[in-house]
Amino acid sequence: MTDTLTAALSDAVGERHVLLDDDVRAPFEVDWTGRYRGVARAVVRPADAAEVVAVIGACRAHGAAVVPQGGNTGMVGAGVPRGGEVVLSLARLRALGEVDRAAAQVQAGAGVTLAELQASALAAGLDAGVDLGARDSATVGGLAATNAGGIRALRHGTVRARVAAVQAVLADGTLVERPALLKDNAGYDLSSLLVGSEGTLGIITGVRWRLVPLYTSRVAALVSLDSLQQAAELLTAVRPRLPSLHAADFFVDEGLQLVLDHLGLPAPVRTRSPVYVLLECAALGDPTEELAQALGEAGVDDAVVADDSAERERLWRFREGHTEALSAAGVPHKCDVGVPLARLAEFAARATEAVGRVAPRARVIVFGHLGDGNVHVNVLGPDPGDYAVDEAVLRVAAACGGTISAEHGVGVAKALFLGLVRSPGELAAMAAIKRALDPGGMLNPGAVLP
Ligand code: FAD
Ligand code: 2HG
Ligand code: ZN
Repeated sequence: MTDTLTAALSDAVGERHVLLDDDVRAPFEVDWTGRYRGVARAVVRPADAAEVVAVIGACRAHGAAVVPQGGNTGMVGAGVPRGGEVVLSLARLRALGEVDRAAAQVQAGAGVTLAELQASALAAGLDAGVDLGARDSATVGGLAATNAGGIRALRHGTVRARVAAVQAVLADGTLVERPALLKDNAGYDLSSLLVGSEGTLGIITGVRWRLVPLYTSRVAALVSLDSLQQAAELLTAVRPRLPSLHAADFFVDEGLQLVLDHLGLPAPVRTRSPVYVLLECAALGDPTEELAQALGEAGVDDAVVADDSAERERLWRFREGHTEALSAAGVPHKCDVGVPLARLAEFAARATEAVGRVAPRARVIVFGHLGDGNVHVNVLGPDPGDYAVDEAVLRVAAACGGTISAEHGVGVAKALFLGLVRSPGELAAMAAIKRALDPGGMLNPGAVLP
């Protein structure tokens, strides 16, 4: 069986792009966090959409399940095999078209990295409208498949808002593609359905990406606060006064200390505080005065302000360094949740308490995208295979009127908990969509739907 599948995959993409040796497959078999791993039957690396069609045909003919993979920076374990699937790496689909400045769009292959997309937009005087710490590895296909958020979602929305059209291969081998028209109401929007489907409904081979204006003047401010409640109040006060607000993230002192230790950096402020908020404004004209005034009116008299790019990047290192610093300290349980901003402080207190009840020695570190009510609860200590702390945190998020996944997706990490925030009717509708598009359950089995 494996031999005929291997031969069919080799026919589809060429023998050298079917990876079979243990050590060559290894990096595709474990996720970025180190929490999820499994053995792949093979890793296959097509070069274009036609080869993806051929790979899907070969897998269907041999009854092989497929796990799509882009940059493998996902946080919910759904880009790596659970056991015996074919890993379909889209990393070689790297065609990047010329930016259409009139439409402010660019066609990008699934394997183009976010950093490459950002550079091409910048060269055309535009902006990709999305940014996140994994920019050098995360791919256009993965970003669309997870409907990634990141630090600019506050201003430009999640990746869904950036997708004008998706090109994809369905489980039956059909290649679907829409023209990128601003207005196109001719039937169901398959592109939108595929965004956020985490590889369970189709293989994204390319995206027509909507770009946004490039705001050349930027300023950031790091504000020290006493509590998460104050952080929420600060955002509520400044947001209406800051049309240029571009990002509003937060972290706490315990997380900052981890980052400082890991990166060997000096502290950004002389006196430690329980909570820090990092605001960034971007506009065509200098937004420094606008930011200073809004902070002053909100009662903030002391902030570290950075307007040149090196200094701004330095401030962002303290925030973006969290993921790396946490992984250096252990294998974190990642609970990416969303809650109404007004309940942020309540959520953090209740989630920490709930973790304490099931894992008294665990460390809980929260940070995230304040403007989106998006909290990254990271728990260090419990075994990777133990889901008690994950369940405890997700239950509190649901009880606070929030969601169990704000931006990372459901994957395999949260599939069992989807019922906390989705009604039986919604789950049945999702299962019906899955059955209609993938009746054999070939695409990313075990992800999203339990
Ligand atoms: P992968 O990890 O390879 O795959 C992710 C999921 O998409 C899997 O289910 C996979 O099967 C599916 N998939 C991948 N490619 C395709 C395709 N072409 N067709 C169909 N399905 C596909 N995420 C955020 O939302 N916001 C952040 O701020 C953020 N910051 C991060 C910072 C760091 C340091 C790291 C490591 C991760 C961060 N992430 C963040 C998570 C991650 O980068 C995103 O989820 C990203 O969208 C994943 O892209 P990828 O190419 O690595 O996808
Ligand atoms: C971020 O915002 C990412 O930095 C990763 O979404 C979050 O590491 C995490 O938990
Ligand atoms: Zn995030």
